[in-house]
Amino acid sequence: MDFQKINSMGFGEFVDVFGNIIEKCPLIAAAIWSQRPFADLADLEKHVFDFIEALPQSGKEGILRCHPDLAGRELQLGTLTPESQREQRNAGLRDLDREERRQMDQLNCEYKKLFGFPFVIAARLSDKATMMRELARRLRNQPSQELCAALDEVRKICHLRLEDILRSPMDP
Ligand code: 2AL
Repeated sequence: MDFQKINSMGFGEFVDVFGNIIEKCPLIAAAIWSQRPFADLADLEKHVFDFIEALPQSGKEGILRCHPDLAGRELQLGTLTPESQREQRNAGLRDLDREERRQMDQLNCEYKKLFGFPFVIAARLSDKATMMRELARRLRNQPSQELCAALDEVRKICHLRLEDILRSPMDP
C-alpha cells in the first residue's frame, strides 16, 4: 500500500485499515484522518504519537488498558484481535508450560495491582524469557517511569503494525 492510496482514503476506509494500529483504539485513526496528507510512515506515525502525547494521564492509561494480557485467557480462546493473536502466538506465548503460565499470570496480576493497567511489551521484538524478565524488572519502576516505558512499547507495536499495513498489497 502506498501513500497516494492512503491519502485518498475516505474516513470509513481509513479507520477500517488503521483502526487497530493502537490496540482497540480506532478513535486515534479517526482523529488523525483529517490531518492527511501524510508524507510517509514516519509522518503518519508522528501524528499518532503526538495525539497520544497530548492526552492527559488518564487517556494514556486508558490506551494501556485497551491492551490484552500477555498469554491470557483470550489468547487460548483465540478471541484477541487478529494483530494481537499473531504477535502473541509468534512470540511463543501459546506454548507456555503450566509453570510458565502460572508465573506469567502471577506477575501480570501483581503488575496490574501495582500500576492499574496491564503489562505491555512489543511481543514481536521479544521472546518469552525476555518478556518474563522485563515484567519482573519493570515491576520495580516508579509509576511515572513505568507509564513512559509502557507507552514506548505501544509506539513500537504501532510501528510494526504500520509496517505490516504498508507491506500489504493494494486492492485491485
Ligand atoms: C501485546 C499484544 O497483544 N501484542 C503485543 O505485542 N503486546 N500485549 C501486551 N499486553 O503487551
